[in-house]
Amino acid sequence: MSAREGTLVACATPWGRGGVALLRLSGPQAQAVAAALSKIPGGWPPARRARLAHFVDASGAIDTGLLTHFPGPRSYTGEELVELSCHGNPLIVERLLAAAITAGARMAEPGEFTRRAFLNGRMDLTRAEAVLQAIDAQSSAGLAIAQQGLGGGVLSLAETLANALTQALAELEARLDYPAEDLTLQEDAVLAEGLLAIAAKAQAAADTYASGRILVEGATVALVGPVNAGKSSLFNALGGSERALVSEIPGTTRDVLERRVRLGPVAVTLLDTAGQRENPGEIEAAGMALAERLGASAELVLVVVPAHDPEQARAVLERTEGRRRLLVGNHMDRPGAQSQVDGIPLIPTVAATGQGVPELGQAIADALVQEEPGSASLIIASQRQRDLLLGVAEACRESHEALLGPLGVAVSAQVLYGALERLDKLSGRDTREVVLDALFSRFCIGK
Ligand SMILES: Nc1nc2c(ncn2[C@@H]2O[C@H](COP(=O)(O)OP(=O)(O)OP(=O)(O)O)[C@@H](O)[C@H]2O)c(=O)[nH]1
Ligand SMILES: [Mg+2]
Repeated sequence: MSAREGTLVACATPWGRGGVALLRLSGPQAQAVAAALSKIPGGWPPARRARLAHFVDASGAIDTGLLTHFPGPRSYTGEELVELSCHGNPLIVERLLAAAITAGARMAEPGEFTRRAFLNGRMDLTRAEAVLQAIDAQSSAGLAIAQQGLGGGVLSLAETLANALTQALAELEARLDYPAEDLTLQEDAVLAEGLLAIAAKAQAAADTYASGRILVEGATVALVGPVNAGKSSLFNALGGSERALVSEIPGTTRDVLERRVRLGPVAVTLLDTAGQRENPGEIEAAGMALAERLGASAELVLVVVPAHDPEQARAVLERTEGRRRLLVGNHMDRPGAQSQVDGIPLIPTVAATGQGVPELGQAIADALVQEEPGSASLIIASQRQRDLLLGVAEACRESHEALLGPLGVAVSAQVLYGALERLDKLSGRDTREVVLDALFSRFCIGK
């Protein structure tokens, strides 16, 4: 028996106290294991019907709950599956898990139930990834992306692309295998255009990843700028309540403060950091270094510029050049406030009164997310899918070049097969056979 086999057991609900906890058993022994630790007054229940059960181990009663049997292959994992629901107390769950292990189950590894669902053909890889996204989603827009994936959206994109590639390959193979035949072939130019169109479609889907990842996972946004620019005031205003100390004494913030805020469709982790200035004290310098370290991984930097004295922000502006950033002009109420720096417009705010803060929130969301579910046809949120789609786009462009250039049809076809393999990987399905089908369906086979 390989390490991947056997009967799995795991608690499917979060660890802690709650009304109910759910244990899952999956594998050939699931029914036997469940039967070993359950006394069911009504007898073993019919398929997919919950029935009252008393759970027991060698020392006696553990709890009373419900038992449901999902016989394979019509179960989540495609194999024998039993769900036990008990009261949500880790002490109960621990005893039930131990009893299941004594009866022959083993603890599941993370994702192992879904892995089995994939291996048993219950779902393709894109749906398996969508299951994870549905669990991880930090916003309702992230959930909508997961639902697209669960509904087969990514799979159907892969299929659409694979069909288009298959047709193109059929054209290329026909040129290679039957050059002398009197076939009605597309013009090379039309075929080449088609390849670019497939590339564009794959590229466009891959490009949605930047937004998709942030909608599902959330993003970190760091407030940086010179001392007294109003970073902590903005941190409080964007979060809707006071968390950070605000004072007119420069160098008030030393530690990095963190809070979760919702800006438009995005779950944002906002970081307030120590202000920057020349000749800081020892602790302040340590705070500036901490800000630098933690802010480095932020998806977006808000450079808070004192609008009445933008030159104070010079060093920070230089240091953040090239990063994804927004320039905020705070202290807009002060005399001499500038509306731009180096020709770049500042987002105007008066943090002390909240003026311009909702607009800033919107600007942050817009900078983080270019697409939202519903606006584009599909948004992907998996790096694996993104990388494969980029590979497909690249291969289509190469194939296009080969077809029109000196490399020729054979290379063009070979490169396209590579693209098709990537799409197979996307869904975890082999489509090679389909190419042959499409190819020969264009011929009169009796010939
Ligand atoms: N007039 C005016 N005062 C503001 C504005 N925003 C913040 N302040 C005041 O400016 C001072 C500094 O604000 P903070 O939010 O502490 O500034 P900071 O950037 O966090 O400063 P450090 O933590 O020292 O780096 C406080 O007295 C605030 O009340 C604004 O838009 N206009
Ligand atoms: Mg501060």
